[in-house]
Amino acid sequence: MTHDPRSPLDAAALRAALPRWRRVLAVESTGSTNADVTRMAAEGAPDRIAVVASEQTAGRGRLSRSWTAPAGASLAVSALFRPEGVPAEDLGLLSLVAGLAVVDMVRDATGVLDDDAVARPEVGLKWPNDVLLGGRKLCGILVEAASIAPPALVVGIGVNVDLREDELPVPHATSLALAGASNLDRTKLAAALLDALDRRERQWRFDREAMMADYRATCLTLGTRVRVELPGGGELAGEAVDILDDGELVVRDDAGENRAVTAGDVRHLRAVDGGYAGEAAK
Ligand code: BT5
Repeated sequence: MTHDPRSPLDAAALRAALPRWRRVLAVESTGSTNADVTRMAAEGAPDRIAVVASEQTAGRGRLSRSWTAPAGASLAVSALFRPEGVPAEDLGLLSLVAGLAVVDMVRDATGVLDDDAVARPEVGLKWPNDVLLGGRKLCGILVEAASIAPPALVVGIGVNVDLREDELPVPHATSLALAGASNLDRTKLAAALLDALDRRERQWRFDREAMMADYRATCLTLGTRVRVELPGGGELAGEAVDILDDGELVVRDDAGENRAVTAGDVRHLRAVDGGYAGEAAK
């Protein structure tokens, strides 16, 4: 019998697949898994607990934007980390770590990149952590701090699994189904994602150099022409030439000057007829 991608999550199978996680709750619907885990953190929940949902009614994006997906067609995952001994200035890197974990999941558990896949779209990260599949947004990540000292960080990940073209909330989005994935079982995908997140979080704490090397190799922004909308207003255009060890993006502007960017919305610009035309992917 074929698996119905929109069938409920199997909470018992999910827990059984994740021995490194102290507690994994699977719910069909909630407001926001990030809000749930933030509340649990305030109540004293330990490192490595997670909430997985099939639907969010008040999913949050960055900067008060919203994250939306039809019921049963996506995964919303939030995880709590209490990374002891990591200095406050390094905590921002956890959002890059989460992006790497999603790319691991796409590569290892979805079949979209298998040799016999119908089309093998490119997968990678748009700085800092949007996961692009075939140039479109598959996943969004929102890391929020429940506490800075001691650190308690909520990593929220939304992955479009089974959305059809007419269900996409924005035209530059995509889903695993649209990219031809052979595995759309959200229980298995959530298990693969949390397993990858556990491994990448430890790589971040114990082998930062390897983590950053993997990030640079996975980041599609490097080497492309970009336009960055800066948080305080204003824009920066140029070529993305490097990512520093603290996660900052270095953009060589049109005057040839290197400028480091800590945060901002990046657009990848595509070469057209020798010039560059805007390509929206927020
Ligand atoms: C993000 O924000 O991309 C972070 C999204 C994080 C969602 C997860 S789900 C689990 C956890 N619980 C939560 O409440 N949130 C987290 P940002 O870069 O600001 O992008 C938001 C923009 O993406 C929106 O303004 C839309 O343009 C677009 N968008 C909304 N829903 C989308 C979807 N399903 N797929 C692709 N793009 C989407």
